[in-house]
Amino acid sequence: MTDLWWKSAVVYQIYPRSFADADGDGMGDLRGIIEHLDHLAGLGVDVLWLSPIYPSPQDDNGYDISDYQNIEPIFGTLEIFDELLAGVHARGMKLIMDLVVNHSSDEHPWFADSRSSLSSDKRDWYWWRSAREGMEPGTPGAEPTNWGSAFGGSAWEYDEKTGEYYLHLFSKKQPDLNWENDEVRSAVYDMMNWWLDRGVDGFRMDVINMISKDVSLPDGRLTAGSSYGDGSPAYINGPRIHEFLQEMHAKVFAGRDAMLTVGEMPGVTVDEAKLFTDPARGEVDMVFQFDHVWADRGDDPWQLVPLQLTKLKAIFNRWQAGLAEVGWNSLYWNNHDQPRAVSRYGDDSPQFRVASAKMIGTVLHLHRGTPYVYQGEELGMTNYPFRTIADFRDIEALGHYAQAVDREGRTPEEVLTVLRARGRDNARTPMQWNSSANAGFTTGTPWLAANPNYPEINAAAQHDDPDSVYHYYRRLIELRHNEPAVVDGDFTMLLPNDERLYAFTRRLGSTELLVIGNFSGDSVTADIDGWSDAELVLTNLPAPSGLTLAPWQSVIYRRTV
Ligand code: TEU
Repeated sequence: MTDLWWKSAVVYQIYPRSFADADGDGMGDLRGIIEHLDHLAGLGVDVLWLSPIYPSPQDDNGYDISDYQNIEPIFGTLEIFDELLAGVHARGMKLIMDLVVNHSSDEHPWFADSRSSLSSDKRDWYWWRSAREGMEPGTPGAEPTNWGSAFGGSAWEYDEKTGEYYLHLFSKKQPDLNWENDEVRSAVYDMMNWWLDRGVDGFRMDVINMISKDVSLPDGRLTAGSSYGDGSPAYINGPRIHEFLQEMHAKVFAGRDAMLTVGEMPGVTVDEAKLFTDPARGEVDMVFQFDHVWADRGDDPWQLVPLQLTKLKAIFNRWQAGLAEVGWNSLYWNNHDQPRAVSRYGDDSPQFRVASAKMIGTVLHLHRGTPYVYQGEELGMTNYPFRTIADFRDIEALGHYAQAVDREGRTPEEVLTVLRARGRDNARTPMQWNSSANAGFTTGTPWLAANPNYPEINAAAQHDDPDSVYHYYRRLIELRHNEPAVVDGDFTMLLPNDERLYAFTRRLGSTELLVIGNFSGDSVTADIDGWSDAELVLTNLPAPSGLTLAPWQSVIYRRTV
């Protein structure tokens, strides 16, 4: 055991809308989660993270919240939530909620009040600004800054009622809360305490490193070909971010035991992460950073760049080394914003899907940090074969398509190629439970179609198959629980220049583990000495001879040194 319990834990992310639908309306719900808790307990995960389940107009699938202290009726009620929480706790697991407080929904009563008049008590709870000096309000180019929003278009929306603009870094239905305002911060802390008092075990904090903004709101740099400036230097790790998180910690978490706080932080650097997660500073337990999932994109996030294993390894190595002494990181390939890991990092063809899904799981779970499993990853679920833009539901995909095709004149096929590879809906298709209609997700019409491969790839088939991806993930999780070197061992990257093999050691005291993953369809021999007598702890394919790995094979060896 280590002092910080979450170091040996594995987190499982549920995207409730797509997990399991118990009432047949085509949307997942809390009752559906309750019915499948044994799938999760059987996997051995320690913590469940629920993507937002609060009342919401669902503009960004719940990341736009209109009431922070209730449950979206599509998903259930507070009573059903309490039942879910009890079921989770009864199985020895914990449950953390998604905390989305960089922005609320525009339908939250706070925003309705804020927009109602210039003199509203809550006017200052959001970022209201007048038109650019000398420009006619509401005309093109009159926005207070040149910033673009994450989902396409300007980050400012003109509101005729009061003749001013409000800031929304995401959709215009997600106005940014003004954390400079003391009342906003108190209201958020009160709400967090209310959930913790109800029994939840912590929070995953959405874009939490964006809550502090440079109040001068400077224009951003314009890059060639883009219509908007990059405002991020003014709001990523802004001036008061550490102060705000320390205040939150003091007002919400201090004195509570066995909590977990994870800060989702796009653009966080290793040095910043060290500050955010140094236990002595009292901010958050771990960060959720993006460097490795941005390894295959260009300066323009929508540009596809082939994945180079050496680049990916260099990124992981930098994070492992940077947080070796102080700080803690999350480990993930997948979440609800990323395409499916086996399609992106492995080979999702029938020949190699199972092997490569297990291999990438092995490599990730054997790093230092807390692994996250995203629903369906434990089955090796794949990307969806999108045909046209009509197959997408995600506001990000639709917003990008509108901007790129309608406004920037790119061809639909070019944009669809990127969306097929990167679109968030890849991760949001229904969880594949069994081979009955709609993958057993719903008896109704699913809000997003199930992947047509569900007759082959589903949980029911894998529960009964000891060689399945599910049972392999179960063994990986068990290894973390039982082998202290996985949790606390030093990390040393090997073969940094190899484009096919991902190899490293973990060492704690006299125990040393060697982990190798073959990220290629070739058979490859690892040039590493000293392991001929080592014990093979886990492999995804028949045991290799020496260190010659079959296509997509992974091995974990253990030796005493
Ligand atoms: O995502 C944060 C974030 O940075 C996203 O813009 C992410 O980069 C993008 O989705 C990748 O394509 C969080 C949530 O995880 C996401 O689902 C929300 O849409 C977003 O915040 C706004 O709340």
